[in-house]
Parts: sequence; C-alpha cells; structure tokens
Amino acid sequence: MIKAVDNKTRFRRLFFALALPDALQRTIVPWRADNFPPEAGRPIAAANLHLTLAFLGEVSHAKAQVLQQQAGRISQSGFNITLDDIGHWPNSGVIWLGCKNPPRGLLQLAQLLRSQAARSGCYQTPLPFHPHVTLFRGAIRPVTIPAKAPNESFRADLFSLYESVFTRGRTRYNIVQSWPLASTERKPDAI
Ligand code: 2AM
Repeated sequence: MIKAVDNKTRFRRLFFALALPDALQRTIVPWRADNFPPEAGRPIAAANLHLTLAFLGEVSHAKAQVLQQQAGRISQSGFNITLDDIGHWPNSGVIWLGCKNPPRGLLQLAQLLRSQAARSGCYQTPLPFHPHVTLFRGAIRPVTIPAKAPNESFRADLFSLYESVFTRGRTRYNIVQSWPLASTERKPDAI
C-alpha cells in the first residue's frame, strides 16, 4: 500500500528570506539578459529571486513550528535595501547582486534568525553574512561582470519562511508563512 506523505512527518528544505517585489523582479530579468552572456550560468527564474536571511536545511515539522513561533515574536522595523553591488563567487558558482552598505535592520534580522536557527540545531555557516540576491548558479567559469549594478531599491516590510521544492526538474520557492516588519513612520502626537 502506498502511504500518503504527511506534512507532519516529512522533512522540508526551509529558509528565511526577503522576497523581491514583482516590479523589481521584472526589472532585474531584462537587465540581466542585457548585461551577461548566455553562457554565464543558469539564470534564476524571476519568481525565485530573493535575499536569504537564514538557511535552515532539512527541517522536521516540530522544529519548523518552533522556528515559526520564534519568528512571530520578532519585533523589528522595516528597512530599505539598495542593490548597488555585484559580484561573482566562482567556487560556489554564484553571480549575485548585493548592497555596499547593508542597512542595520537587515543585519540585525538575519543575525537574530540565524542565532535562533543555530539554537534549534540548524547548522549555520561560520562565514560572515553577505546579503545577496543570486542571479545565476553554475557560474564556475570566468565571466565579465557589469561595471554597475542596477542600483534599484526596495522596501523590506515583511520577511518570510520559504520551502524549496524540487519537482519535474525545477526548483520552486514557496512561501510557508510571512511576518510583517513594523512601519517606521511616526504616529501623530496625541492631543
Ligand atoms: P545562495 O543564493 O547563495 O545559493 C535557498 O536554497 C537559498 O538558501 C538560496 O538563496 C541559497 O543561497 C541558500 N542556501 C542554500 N544552501 C545553503 C547553505 N548550505 N548554506 C547557506 N545558504 C544556503
């Protein structure tokens, strides 16, 4: 008898990330096509462009629930991110967009999620956090990097837990849950 796969017993490949607004995804894709040769690497699909905050690996349902509860207790303001940096890590085959001066809020949020993940037993790389949006994978050969990044900005006003699903030869990143980051606008003073 074939048993149905139960969400509560399977392990899922999870990570916390910031989504890129649809409009920014639509800006980056033609910019990438115009600025890189086709052999640069495997381009990431527009809908999969994101900025990872903390990678969790293969996680049980029980552990994910703990991490989701902890994420829900985070109280932090939103922040603006400007993608004004670009680079290539040939060893990992990644070409990326990043920010020269990552906002403090981004670093704090990633640090918090990473330490919560580590306390839950999710291995965290000892390498320093380098916020980036992966544009290409499999980019292991030398490639000429454009002199300038697109320099687009976006507002991070929520963060999400994603599941990475590999089906029919494709990876999709599905949002499991999102949490708001508070608005920094001041409330009018009470009279
Ligand atoms: P990358 O974009 O730099 O490859 C989903 O796989 C996300 O988690 C990707 O953004 C990927 O980062 C990141 N990721 C995958 N494996 C990872 C690992 N072992 N350590 C840290 N981040 C990882």
